[in-house]
Amino acid sequence: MRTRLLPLPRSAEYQTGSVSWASPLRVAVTDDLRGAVTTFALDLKTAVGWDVAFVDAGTGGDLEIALDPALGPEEYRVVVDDVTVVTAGSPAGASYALTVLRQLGAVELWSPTRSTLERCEIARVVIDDGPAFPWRGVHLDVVRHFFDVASVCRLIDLLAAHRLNTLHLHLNDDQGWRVEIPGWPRLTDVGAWRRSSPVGHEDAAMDDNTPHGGYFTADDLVHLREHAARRFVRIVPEIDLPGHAQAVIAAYPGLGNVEEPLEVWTRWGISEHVLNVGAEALAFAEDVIRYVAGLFPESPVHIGGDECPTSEWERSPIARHVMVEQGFGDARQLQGLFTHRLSAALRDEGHEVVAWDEVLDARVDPGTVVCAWRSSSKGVEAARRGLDVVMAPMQFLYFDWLNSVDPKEPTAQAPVPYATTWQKVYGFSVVPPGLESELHHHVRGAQAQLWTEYISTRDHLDYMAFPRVTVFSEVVWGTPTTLEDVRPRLEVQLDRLAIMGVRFRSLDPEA
Ligand code: TNX
Repeated sequence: MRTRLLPLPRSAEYQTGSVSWASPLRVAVTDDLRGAVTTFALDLKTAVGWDVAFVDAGTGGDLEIALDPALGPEEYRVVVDDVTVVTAGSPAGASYALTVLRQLGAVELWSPTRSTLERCEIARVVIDDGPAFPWRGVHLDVVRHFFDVASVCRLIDLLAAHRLNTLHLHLNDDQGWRVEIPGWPRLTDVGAWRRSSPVGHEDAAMDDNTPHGGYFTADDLVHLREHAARRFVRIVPEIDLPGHAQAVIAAYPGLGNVEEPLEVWTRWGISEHVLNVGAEALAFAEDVIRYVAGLFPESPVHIGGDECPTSEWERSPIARHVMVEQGFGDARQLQGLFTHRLSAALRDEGHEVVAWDEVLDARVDPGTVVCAWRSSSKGVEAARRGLDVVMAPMQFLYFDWLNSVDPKEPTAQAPVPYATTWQKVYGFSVVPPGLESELHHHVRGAQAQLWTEYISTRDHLDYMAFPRVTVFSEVVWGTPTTLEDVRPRLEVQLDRLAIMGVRFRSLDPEA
């Protein structure tokens, strides 16, 4: 029975026997948890056609669900019995408990189309659970290849199935701008479309000469936010500036540093073309970040800040002038002007600020959450500077890297010998090695990155995401065990993903 749960709960004590559930499932729930139970009821209806009948507590229903203020915000307790009792610290905790109950039941409970299931047996068990880390995320790049609202909603559902709670959406880059912004129509009229994309690996220098693009309207983003909220997933939007800005400059050349017209970039990599450091460019960045943040009032907001080449600034008279004015000795310090300006604007609106670890190379405001991607040691550096950190090191958590060194693997970002097998992901330590124990509290959690230069379809996104996201979910929940222990549980979870239509990468036979 233990093989049914992934991520593994903190504690699960199995009793003998099981209880039997059938339609209509009789559920007693307090008003504050009705939302979580409604989502569960809709899932059950979709999966196996069962009804949920709301009943009063103490009338012998199948399931009673209530809040327990003594539990932490994401904690819950499940006692499977003749009347199964769920208590939770919040609606999110209750939703995790319902997810776990679905895992205890038959895999058909996960079907997206009506499967037939008369009844199902749920093992008698007492589960006490809660995550070790509050930030359990997946990042999706919708720029290098655009993924539409339906695809993103589906990914959100898959995160929720793994008790992951954060989707970081990368919304702009050199190769495209993916969100409509009032007052800046050319961002989407021009910036959302590129003429061509690389074929095969970037290094092969081949072009497909096929236009690609797309963008989200405000309504789309609100729809995503609301869909995610129903599954207790929080969306963290990212606007990545002042680097990765070629699409912006293609739309509004005055925000760049060069005279010649630029197009939305058709190659992968890091464009040299970055925003200039004049007043208009800083005001633009602030305007955009305020607007996007406003669509996600409850969320932290990511201001990017990665990979910003300074070559154009070194040649720019405006940049030189600003450097003198600010007393900067190094052009890299100019990036701090953006970081500071955007951070102040976001904090003003009550948002927490998140940025890639390059912001450590210039002025960074206290309270900024750092996404450590270049290596785990960047997480150590951030924590030692008193900053909270989300671990995202590419060596373990860039799922655009190969699934294995097998020459039959499809083209991926990093070539052989780099590969990130699910086994390697399972061995990832969220707390970075070498971090002093009194600084561990700075580690908010971790997230897996799905950069999409080499991922252009939903099926391929599935292949790169799963099963790595599945084992990652257990690592970041805080309950990893051994490869021998997780494998049978992983196989059951892959049966569920298969029912859900996920085109995951199959496990290699055991060595
Ligand atoms: C680095 S991570 C990038 C992305 C690329 C990715 C490819 C980061 C903050 N920047 O622009 O897509 O590598 O793996």
